[in-house]
Amino acid sequence: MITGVIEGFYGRAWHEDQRVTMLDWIGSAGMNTYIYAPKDDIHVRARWRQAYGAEQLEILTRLIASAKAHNIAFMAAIAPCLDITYSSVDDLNQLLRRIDQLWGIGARQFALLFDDIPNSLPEQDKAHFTSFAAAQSHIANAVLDHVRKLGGGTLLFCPTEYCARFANMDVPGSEYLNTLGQSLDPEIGVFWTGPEIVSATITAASLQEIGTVLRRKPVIWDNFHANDYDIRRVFAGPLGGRASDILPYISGFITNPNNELDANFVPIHTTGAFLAAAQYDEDQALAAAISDWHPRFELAFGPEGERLPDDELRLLIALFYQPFQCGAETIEMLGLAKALLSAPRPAITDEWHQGAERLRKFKERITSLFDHMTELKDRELFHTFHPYLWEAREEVTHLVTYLDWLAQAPATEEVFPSRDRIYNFYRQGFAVAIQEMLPRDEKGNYHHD
Ligand code: GDL
Repeated sequence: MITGVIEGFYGRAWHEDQRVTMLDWIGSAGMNTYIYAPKDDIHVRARWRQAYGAEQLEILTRLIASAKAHNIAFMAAIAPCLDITYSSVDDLNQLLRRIDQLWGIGARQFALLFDDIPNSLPEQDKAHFTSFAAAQSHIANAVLDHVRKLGGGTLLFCPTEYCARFANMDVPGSEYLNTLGQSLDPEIGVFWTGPEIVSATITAASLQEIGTVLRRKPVIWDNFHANDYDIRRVFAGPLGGRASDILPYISGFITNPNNELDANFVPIHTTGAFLAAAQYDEDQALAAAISDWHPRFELAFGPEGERLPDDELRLLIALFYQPFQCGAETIEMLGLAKALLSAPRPAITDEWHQGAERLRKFKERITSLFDHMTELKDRELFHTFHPYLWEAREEVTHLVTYLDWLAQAPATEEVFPSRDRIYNFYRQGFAVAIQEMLPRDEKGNYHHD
C-alpha cells in the first residue's frame, strides 16, 4: 500500500531542509512515500509546459537523493489541468518531455493531477472525445505507457471529481467517475478525499462504493490536517474520524498536511500509527506522538535540557487540534465560557464566579504557554505557532476581562470600556468586515430575512 505525505497545498512550499525533515518523519512513522506537488511550484501546474531550469533540477535531484537515503519512494506530480488541450499531440509530448526530464534525475513514480478545475471538456476537445473523463483517461493512459517504456510503472491520478460532494453526493450516479473507472488503465491509482474536500469522517461503506465505481480501490488523499484554506487555523492534533475498518477498501493513504512543516509532527506520527494499527486508538496514538515530539521543545535559557512543561505541550495541541474539533480541554473551556456569557444577570451566582475563576486559570496557562514558547531553542517551531498562540492569548484575555466587567454588574446601558486593549481596530479589516456582514448562524449556515 502507498502511504505517506503529499506536499500538495496552496501557499508557500516547504524548503529543502524541511522536506528532509518530512522524509525523516514519514520513515519514522512507518510510511513509504513522499509526493512532490506544491501548487507553489509554478512548473507543477500553471507553467507545466515549461521545463525545469538547472537550479530547480538540482534542488529536485538532491531531494530525490534524500528520499532514496531515507528509503522513501519519491513521486513527482504534474498538473496540466488549467489549460491542457486533451486532443493536442503537442501538449501530450510536452507532458512526456516533463516525465523524461524528471526520469533523467531519478524520479520513478509519477502523479497526474486534475484537481480544482471546472468539470467540463474544453471546446477544442469536443470533436475528439465523448466526455471529459475519456479525455483525461486518454492522457493518463498515454503517460503510463510512456513511463512503462522507460522502465517504470507507478502512476497516480487525481480526478476532477475527487470527493462525493463534487459528484453531487451521488457517486454511483456520476457519469464522470464511471467513465474513469472503465477507461483508465487498471494499474493507475485514483485519489479520493472522501465525502468532502476536507472530510470529517470517511466510512468503509463510502470507500466500497467509490471502489466499485472506479473499479479499483481508491488512494485516500487526506486533507484532514490541511490548513491552506483558512489562515487562522492550524491542526497539530492526531488523525481522527477514520477507523481501521477502511483499510481493506483502499490501496493507499496519503496525507496533505499543514503548510507549516513544524505543525505536522503529530499529524504524520498518528497517520502512521493509524495505518499500522489493527485497531486505531486516537488517544493512544496522540500520547505516543507527544512523547516523541516533546524533546523538540527545549528551552533556550533554563538549565540544560529543560523543556516546555508536558501539560503546556498538551495545551498547545488542545488549542490547535483538528478541523472539526478542539481538544478536550478547549471544548470544556469554550462550553464554560458560553454558559457564563448566557447566564441570567445581574443575579450572578457563586457557581458563576467559580466558572470565571477557572477561565482565568485557563487564560494564565495559555499566557504561560505563550511565554515559554517565545523561549524555545528551535525558532522555527516557535514561529510556526506564534501567530496562532498570539490570537488565542488575545482572545482569552479579552474574554476574561469582559467576564470581570460583567461580574461588577454593569447597568444595562453601560458599554464595556476598552481602555486596556486595542479593540477599536483589532479584529477588523476587509475579510472580517465581510464575515460580520453575512448572516451566518452557529452551524455555519447562511440565512436571509
Ligand atoms: C484542494 C486541493 C489541495 C488543497 C486542499 C485543501 C485536493 C485534491 N486539491 O482542493 O491542493 O490543499 O483542497 O485546501 O485536495
